[in-house]
Amino acid sequence: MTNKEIARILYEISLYLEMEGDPFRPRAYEKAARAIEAAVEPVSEMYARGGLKALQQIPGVGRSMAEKIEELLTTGRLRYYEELKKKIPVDVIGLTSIEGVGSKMVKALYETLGITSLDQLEAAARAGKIRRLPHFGEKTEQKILKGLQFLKQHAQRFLLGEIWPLVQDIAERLRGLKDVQRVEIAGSIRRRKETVGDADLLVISRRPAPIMEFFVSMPEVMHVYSHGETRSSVRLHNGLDMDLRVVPEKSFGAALNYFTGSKDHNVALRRIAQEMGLKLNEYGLFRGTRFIAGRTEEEIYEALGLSYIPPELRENRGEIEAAREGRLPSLIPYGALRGDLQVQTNWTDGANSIEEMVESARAYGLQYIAITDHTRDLAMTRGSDEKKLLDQMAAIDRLNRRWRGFRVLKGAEVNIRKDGSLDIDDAVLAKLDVVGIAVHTHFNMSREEMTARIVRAMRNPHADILFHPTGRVLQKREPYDVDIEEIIKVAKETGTVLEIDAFPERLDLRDEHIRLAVQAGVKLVIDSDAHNRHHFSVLEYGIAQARRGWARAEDVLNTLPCQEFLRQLKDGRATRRARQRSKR
Ligand code: DGT
Ligand code: CA
Ligand code: CA
Ligand code: ZN
Repeated sequence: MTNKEIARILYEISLYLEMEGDPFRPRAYEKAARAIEAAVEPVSEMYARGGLKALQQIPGVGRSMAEKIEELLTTGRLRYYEELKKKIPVDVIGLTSIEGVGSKMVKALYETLGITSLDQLEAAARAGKIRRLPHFGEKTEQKILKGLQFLKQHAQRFLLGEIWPLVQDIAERLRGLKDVQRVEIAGSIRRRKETVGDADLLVISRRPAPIMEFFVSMPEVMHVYSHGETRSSVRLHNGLDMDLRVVPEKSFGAALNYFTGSKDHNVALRRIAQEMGLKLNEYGLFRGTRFIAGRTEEEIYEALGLSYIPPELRENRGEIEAAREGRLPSLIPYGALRGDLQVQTNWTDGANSIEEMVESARAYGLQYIAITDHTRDLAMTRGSDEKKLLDQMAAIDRLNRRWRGFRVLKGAEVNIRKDGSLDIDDAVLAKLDVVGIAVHTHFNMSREEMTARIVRAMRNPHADILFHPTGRVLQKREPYDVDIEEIIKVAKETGTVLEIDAFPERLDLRDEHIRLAVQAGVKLVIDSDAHNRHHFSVLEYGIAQARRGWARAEDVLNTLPCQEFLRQLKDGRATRRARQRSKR
């Protein structure tokens, strides 16, 4: 049984316990589920190594939880879980994945209408049955229908970060085969789109048959749609579809360009070719029947009178015009970050200590991190109050004497209250190196109110960085209603830095928002939002998003060395203080 499967069952138990109104145990199961999901070592191996004792090393796993995991590992079943499931046999994870539907509501829907699945829920909502239930009403019914629609729109796509490691791994395995000259991942994955429909792989080989054979027989393959000489297509166990095409070496650049897309970019390129009296397709660029270019992408762009366009920009949003006029930006390179400004630790809801986070950050090649635990109002994370923050600052001072060439910055992820005030006193904020501010409560405000709330917080002289500028959770929660253009305008005025949260399901700022910010001259940071020591690896997805937003290294402050970075933040504070004084 995989960690993911175990975590899912524990998570389901937490939802069942919540239905029963149990006050504490749901959180305990949820916490254990999270820890198991994040664990790198398979739980089955931990158990084989050290039995129940080893299981109890997992954060949040006590004796009785360990015994349940043991039962799962040894028998493949869990009686406790089955009993809960028998009482209310519903798809509780599926149903609660709809925004606004909680476990209590699932219970009521089951007991009154016998709803057990998403399909049944949809049918009932469409038939107007939900509005007639006590405590539900028409508004709830509408909200459920909206949530269902949202789920459907996103259901067939995968988060880039969710499938990236697996797709890279498969490409690597193909590269290791005999007679394979080259393997590239094309499509939306190469463009690093935040969500991906399917994976498109290209191979050069003179003997494709054994490669196709290998591809359709990989252990991850659940279903083979087609198995041909030059193209095969499969579905993997995780639901991702994958195409593999073998293309001639001479046409590789043309094929890579075609299958990288986007479709709109391709259409625009083809039109340019036509205007030049040429023809562009996946085999090459031709004048009549004469092959002009196609071995590499570079020679195709050159022949079309364009500078080379990085895949992340290929969305036909002005990149072709910019390439023609030689004004494409020089994008922030992968690996360019020296610091990370949003890191949580076990002082609040993170899994690891400050020291462990530092060790890990160093291993990822960073030179500084800001510790930004949650603050007071997020009581469920044991958010810091002023006293706890001051204690943590003292602890950081002690730790900083330990390392050379690495600096821990004192920070916090301060809550923006409903009225736009912050939940930590200014006097303590003034002592922090990095003050991130974020909305974590009261998401359902009107656009005007939400924008005014955030703007007010941004005007606090101590507020350096706006964390989570939109609050979205991809495929789960819409962004809160906020006027992002107004936020960008105010950020320019106040010198507030906007955060690109690199977590694959967050990426709060969409590519288009980033582009607007860059155009406005607003500075950005790319943060991991790490909650455990493995999370620094997500920074790369943040860089990808920044590149899709046309950002250069100079637009992203944490490409700077620590001292220079801090100087820029201090300049921002000085600007805000001056503005505040002049207003009085
Ligand atoms: P996805 O899979 O939905 O995340 O997005 P893509 O961009 O990977 O799209 P996909 O897998 O349907 O096709 C891969 C590439 O093939 C696409 O980016 C561009 C090219 N392509 C597909 N269909 C067409 C088409 O009808 N016309 C042109 N010009 N190119 C196409
Ligand atoms: Ca694709
Ligand atoms: Ca495809
Ligand atoms: Zn957190």
